[in-house]
Amino acid sequence: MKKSLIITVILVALTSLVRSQNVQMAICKLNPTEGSKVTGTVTFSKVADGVRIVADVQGLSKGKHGIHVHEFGDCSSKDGSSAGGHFNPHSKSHGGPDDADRHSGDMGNIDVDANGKGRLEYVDKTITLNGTGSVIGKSVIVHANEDDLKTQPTGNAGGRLACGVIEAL
Ligand SMILES: [Cu+2]
Ligand SMILES: [Zn+2]
Repeated sequence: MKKSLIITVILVALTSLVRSQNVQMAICKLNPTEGSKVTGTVTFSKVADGVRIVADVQGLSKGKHGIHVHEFGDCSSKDGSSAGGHFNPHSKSHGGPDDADRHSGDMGNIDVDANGKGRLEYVDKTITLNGTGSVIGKSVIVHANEDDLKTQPTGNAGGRLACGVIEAL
């Protein structure tokens, strides 16, 4: 191999390594599971005090619906079960976004209006886009029911209506 080619290969590898460790933003496009019409988008943006999360969903029933980061970036199954359980890299209990003892993936609930639309917007202090416990490559699931923020390990949020993989921008 030519010396210049070797240097180019090393530079490309280093650049992608640095980029992957300094993610500022990520996006997740939510697609309906079988029998569901729920769609949406979740963005994750790094800010000074955490990660700003903005989730917009459509096609849900009025009321609160659990929303979490799940452990596998795999939405291939009809019912969303391929996404696994709540993303929990630090072996904690299920809780709400403001609890100290919570899964990293616990984003709580999204409030949906009579038109089937909901928005969740807050700064999460636990979710991270970099390093161990990064949510990149994991999934987001929106549920049929409200997350009670205490039942282990799921919050009793019911079936999975939408699923999407979290991708770095
Ligand atoms: Cu969930
Ligand atoms: Zn949880």
